[in-house]
Amino acid sequence: MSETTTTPFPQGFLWGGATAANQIEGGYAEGGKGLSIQDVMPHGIMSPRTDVPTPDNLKLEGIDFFHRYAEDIALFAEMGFSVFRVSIAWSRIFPNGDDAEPNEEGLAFYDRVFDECAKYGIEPLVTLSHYETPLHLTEKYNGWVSRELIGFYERYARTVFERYRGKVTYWLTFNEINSVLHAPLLSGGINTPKEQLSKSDLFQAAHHELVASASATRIAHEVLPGAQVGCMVIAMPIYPLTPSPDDALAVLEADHANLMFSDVHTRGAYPGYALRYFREHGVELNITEEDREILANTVDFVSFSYYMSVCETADPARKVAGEGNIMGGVPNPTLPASEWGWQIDPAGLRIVLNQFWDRWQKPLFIVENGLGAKDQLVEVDGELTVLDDYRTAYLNDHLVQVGEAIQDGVQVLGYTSWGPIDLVSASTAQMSKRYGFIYVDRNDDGTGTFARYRKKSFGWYADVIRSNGASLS
Ligand code: BGP
Repeated sequence: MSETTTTPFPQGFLWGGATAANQIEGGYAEGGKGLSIQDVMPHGIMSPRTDVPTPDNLKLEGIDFFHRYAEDIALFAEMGFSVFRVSIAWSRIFPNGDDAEPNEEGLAFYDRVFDECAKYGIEPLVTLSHYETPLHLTEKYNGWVSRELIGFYERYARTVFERYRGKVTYWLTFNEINSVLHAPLLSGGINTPKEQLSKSDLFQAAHHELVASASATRIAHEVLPGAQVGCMVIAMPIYPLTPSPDDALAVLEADHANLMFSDVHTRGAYPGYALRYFREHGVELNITEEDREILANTVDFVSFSYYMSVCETADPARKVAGEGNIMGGVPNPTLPASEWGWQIDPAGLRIVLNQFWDRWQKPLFIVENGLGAKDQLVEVDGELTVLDDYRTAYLNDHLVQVGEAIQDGVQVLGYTSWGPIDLVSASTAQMSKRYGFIYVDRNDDGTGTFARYRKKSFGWYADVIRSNGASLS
């Protein structure tokens, strides 16, 4: 498709990239910041946490965005970004999570970040909680298992809504909220090891997050006229491994576990299938009348990460666990995979966009998508760069499917690729799992200068944005 051809992407479609504070900022103990769970998770989500921060934790310095944010935002502007997804580190604003007063230095830092975005007309898309619960809330309250976290989160949300009035319109309440069922510490700040956690405690924690999310939505709508608040979930289409109806039913049940979170966010109440699951699995939940009223505050849009699809089967002999974004699933024999074993399925993005649109009729926002790959820095015409055609192929094929979904009638607000600049991986805590258009000189062993270099994909994405998707092929 040449740039003169028409594009399916509507005028005003938001193009950009997505990050999280704990994976980019560093400065873990600067500016009055308290510790978050990430500061004691040096080796990725499946490894045990440590008691105190250890020097092998790459997240303590991240990619030094805390000091280099202006340079990075200028590079995003050079690519033509109209949106930049960041998270606010809750522990920068309330160092312990349960403090009575916010930390002014932390608030001022994000003022500077948002002001820098405004200089270039970049809209911030802000996640309130992206896998970085203040550590004190984990240790004292067992994270979201405790109802008290709702109040702490409400105070935090109100504080940042009021502070950034006029600077931030788009908000996400919890990153990948449906991941709490799979990674309770990462997602719910829950200290009890997963194997020892009862189903009732797990779903009670999920319930508290859902109430907190709906409450934040209500506060945003009160405090910020015109605010757009979205939920954020892992989207992972699940295909039956075989045509057997038993496998199709297994898919239905697996889908329910994922979709429950966005069903509550969009419909304002628990769906029948969830109530049945609670009944039949001895899940005793404390849901108050006030909770029910709060849940009725539904979101303005649904956002999601999309990296891969999986299969499901009812046959225990064939139910093997493959690699994947936090939850994984049964591998699909027809699909290739990334170097980290995440299966690559561009058509799955069109499928999920259609399913979500048909189910909720709410605008959708793709807030994470991308390929984690090992990059090789090379010199071309005297400049250091990465020839990452594998990355642009992945992104191109997924964006073409977004265009198809738009032609299907799906309303899509925007697209932020994951990690527009290399950052520390969430699942493995590696630097070498790179997603960026911008290479960061930082290695798994902690060496490197933090210098930034434009990869080949940098120019490719700039063309996509300038042509509003017409340059995709
Ligand atoms: C999502 C998280 C992100 C991000 C991404 C890529 O689950 O929201 O924080 O890191 O996955 O995953 P990884 O970093 O493990 O490659």
